[in-house]
Amino acid sequence: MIISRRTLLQGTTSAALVGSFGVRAQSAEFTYKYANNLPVTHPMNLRAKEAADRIKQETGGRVEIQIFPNNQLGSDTDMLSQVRSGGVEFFTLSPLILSTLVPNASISGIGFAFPNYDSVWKAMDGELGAYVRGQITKANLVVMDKIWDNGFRQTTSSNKPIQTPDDLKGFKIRVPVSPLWTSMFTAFGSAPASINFAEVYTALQTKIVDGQENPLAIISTAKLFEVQKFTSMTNHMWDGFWFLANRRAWERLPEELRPIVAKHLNAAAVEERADVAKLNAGLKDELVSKGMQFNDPDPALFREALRKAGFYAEWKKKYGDEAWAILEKAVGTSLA
Ligand code: X2X
Repeated sequence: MIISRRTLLQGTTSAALVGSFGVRAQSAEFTYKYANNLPVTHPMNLRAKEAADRIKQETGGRVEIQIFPNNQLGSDTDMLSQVRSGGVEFFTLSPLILSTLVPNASISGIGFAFPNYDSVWKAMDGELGAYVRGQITKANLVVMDKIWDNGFRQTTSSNKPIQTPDDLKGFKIRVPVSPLWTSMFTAFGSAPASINFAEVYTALQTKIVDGQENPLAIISTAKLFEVQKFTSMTNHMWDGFWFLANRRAWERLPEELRPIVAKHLNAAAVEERADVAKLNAGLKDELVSKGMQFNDPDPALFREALRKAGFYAEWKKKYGDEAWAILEKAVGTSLA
């Protein structure tokens, strides 16, 4: 009996995913790993897979990018070490978590800075993004020009909706590993716990924390609705993913191949932004059908609470006047 590899893989979902993510090419001259923290069904992985296919094709098979989604190679903290050492060649990371290495990288995540996506992309494809990429380059990592979207973050909870800043007082909330996140929820009077995304589902399930915050696309694809009851549309910050490369690995690529790789990764980022925006717009109904309850708090109240707590003044001082001026110019308003 002759069984093709394809037939063999059709049996289970996980096997099928191995078929499309992470198969090793025999012939590629450069086989590079791209690691990330998101489920395979998230647009970031879907678009990265398309980019990898296009890169392979346009380089005549010389460059093969294997994708390791879903924290297969470790937590964000682990993967950041790996991309620095060269253990993985590519990695996507939130600017806020990257700030553990590049302090001012988190500036794009300041609470309630961006009113909408238009202002986000103008800033991140413009002066603010260029400033941050300059900082990242100084830390000896390579970064692609286009940042990928994570989205505007919403707050979920297993025990109560968050409707006013008071509801955040004493709230046990998971935050990603980043001083800005801890500082923001401390300013609200919450009890934030720094936990890598790899551990979030379990932390919610076992009630180590009562809530977390993420865009709807993640609440859906990572199935957080299974362990959370309420989604409060706090829209408290925008978050993205910088596409990072290990510098030595990047420079090992012949000069004529680098622009091909960069072109397809950047194009995929732009396509992924559209996917996430579309997803987030339609996901409320789906999450309601899974049993989640939604509410729409007034963002002005939260922003005012942060201002009163001295949050903006503190971070202005940390980032410095130059960086803060670039942020304020980008968002068109005075924040501190
Ligand atoms: O860790 C998170 O919550 C996530 C997936 O949104 C980030 O990568 C920042």
